[in-house]
Amino acid sequence: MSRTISNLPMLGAVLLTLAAGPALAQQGGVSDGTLGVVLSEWSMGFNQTSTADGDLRVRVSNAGQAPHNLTIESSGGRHYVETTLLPPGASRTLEVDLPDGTYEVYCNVPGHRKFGMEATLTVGGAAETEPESGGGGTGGGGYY
Ligand SMILES: [Cu+2]
Repeated sequence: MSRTISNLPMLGAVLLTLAAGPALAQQGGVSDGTLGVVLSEWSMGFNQTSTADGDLRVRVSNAGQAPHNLTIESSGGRHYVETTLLPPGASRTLEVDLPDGTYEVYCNVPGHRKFGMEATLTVGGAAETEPESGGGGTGGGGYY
């Protein structure tokens, strides 16, 4: 006896979700004030990675197959966003108001950040310029 096993109905939806991420990138600001973040193994997809205005609605969704989290941390180490674990397929919308600056965005499940679930988000007037490698223009900073 043989029978066809067709238990892949979820696959199409996952691929569609992933494709929607990078395609929208590289414009001046966040459309409608919404920052979209898609979590998966092992990456974070954004509709934007920079915005002139840090008053944002963040819509995060987990397109992966493991639970993930969204953490947005300032260069000073403050956590502006730290969600609970999102199960696969879950999404959540948050309101944040980020001061100008550069933020590390990552999943805080142990090991996931190292696997590639991290990115940089830039807020404020410097959003349209490419970050220079290594240069130290903005004084001060670091940890206290
Ligand atoms: Cu994760």
